[in-house]
Amino acid sequence: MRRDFAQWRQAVQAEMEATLLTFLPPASEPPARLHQAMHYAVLDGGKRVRPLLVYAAGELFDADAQSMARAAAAVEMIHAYSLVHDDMPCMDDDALRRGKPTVHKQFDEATALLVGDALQAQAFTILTQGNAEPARKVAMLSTLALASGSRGMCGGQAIDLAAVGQALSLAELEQMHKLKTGALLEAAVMLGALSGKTLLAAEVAALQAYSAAVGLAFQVVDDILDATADSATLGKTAGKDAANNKPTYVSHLGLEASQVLAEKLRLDAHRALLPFGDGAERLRELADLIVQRRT
Ligand code: GRG
Repeated sequence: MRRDFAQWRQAVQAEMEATLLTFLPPASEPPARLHQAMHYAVLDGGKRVRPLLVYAAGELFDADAQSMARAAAAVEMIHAYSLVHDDMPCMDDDALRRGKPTVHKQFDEATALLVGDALQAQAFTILTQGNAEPARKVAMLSTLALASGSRGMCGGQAIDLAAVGQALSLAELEQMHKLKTGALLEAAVMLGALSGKTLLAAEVAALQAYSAAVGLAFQVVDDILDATADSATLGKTAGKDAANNKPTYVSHLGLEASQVLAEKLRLDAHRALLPFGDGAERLRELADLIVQRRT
């Protein structure tokens, strides 16, 4: 019998926790302080949205379980590295992440820098291993590398850092988020799909349309939550966008119109999945979760 969404989500999150542990060097292995800090950054925290996207897309394309687990762990390690670096004093300078002190607070700045570097390297290492065909491994590696680099997440972060106190147009704001947040979410969907049967061009296009809607929705909701939720609920410092005079959807459109936009994007995501029929139910449920989340 098909598990309901809450049960499926819990099962994937639990499996991810175990998988991430197996793909991290043991915390006791020298240099132990670095390995302990990598465990601290990756384990026991976060919503695991990107692994859930990998699994949902993977299940749609009858993915190989091992390959899907590797892909999900790799994407989550890139995400964890980005959070560790984003929190450092040279970037967002934050003390709270996933309900606990940020890595540079708990350890030190040099360790936080190395944790991010090492997690990024480990993510790509994971994708080189396993039984997938070499061509598939290369496709996954290049998808994740493109999404992470200066034409993806790092590029978006650079635009974000330069934008503090600047008046970005709505189009510029959207472009920044497409890169900073959207690129890795799209990579999660594509890596899940690449863990399964060969994709048709039309299927790739549909998944890209879904990812674009979900990626933007994720960011619009992030802006709404930053303006409306408290730090204890979010597990990170709330209200930072306004405090730092950062352009956001809420500062551009106001709260109500941002909520309307998030709902429109949820429906766009559903529409993009129409060609897949019932098989895309998990991806639909994830679009709902991303828009309706409270943390
Ligand atoms: C440092 C190269 C580099 C990039 C940083 C991810 C990122 C780019 C910055 C994080 C700051 C931020 C608030 C980004 C917007 C949305 C986002 C990615 C939030 C965090 O992701 P969640 O909500 O976090 O999935 P959890 O902890 O649940 O995994």
